[in-house]
Amino acid sequence: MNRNKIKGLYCVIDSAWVELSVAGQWAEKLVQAGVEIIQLRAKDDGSRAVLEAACAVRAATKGKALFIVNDRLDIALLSGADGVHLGQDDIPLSEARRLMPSGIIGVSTHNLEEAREAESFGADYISFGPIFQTKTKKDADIPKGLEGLRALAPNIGIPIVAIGGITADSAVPVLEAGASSVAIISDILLAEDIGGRAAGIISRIRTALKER
Ligand code: 3NM
Repeated sequence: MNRNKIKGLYCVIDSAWVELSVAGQWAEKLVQAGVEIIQLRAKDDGSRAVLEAACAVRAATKGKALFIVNDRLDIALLSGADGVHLGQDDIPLSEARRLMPSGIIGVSTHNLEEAREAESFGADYISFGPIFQTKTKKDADIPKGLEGLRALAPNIGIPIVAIGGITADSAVPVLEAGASSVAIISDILLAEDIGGRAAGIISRIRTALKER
């Protein structure tokens, strides 16, 4: 199973910050920087453009990094992605599993109840957030803080991907609070050198893990 690959930096290419037409090039830069999990998130774009971008990201990540598509099971299947990430209002996990029996399915959660439910329905990982204030998701919940993550983590047996306002400086403390992985959008995508930013975060995470 691919579950144990959900660790370290999880980078989300979000069309709120990046033109879909360059998503493939950005994925290449991130892969070169050592990113091993890449998600494509495109909330407000036409399906054709999202599919093209997904195929470009798949080409850039094939054999090098996991590729997960946000929300769109159809796009995940058509682009040959490794998995799909589902929100609470998306297609239910049990239905998605029928079409993606062996792919990775992640579910967005914001409290213990949602997290336990996703685990019991067979999610491969959950996301949990927002940990901090975020400028990327307009309708984000109230921030859970490191305390919220610390309280949740012992109750969940699948990888937790923490999300929301995480930066190069907070990535390691978030992992230390119980997350397997940190999902980062704006702190990487808005950097002048996205590859350099991602590589710096990966190196800080590796150093911290070695010191444990
Ligand atoms: N989901 P940034 S917070 C996509 O709480 C998303 O489920 C969240 O972006 C949740 O790294 C979030 O720029 C946005 O803060 C994360």
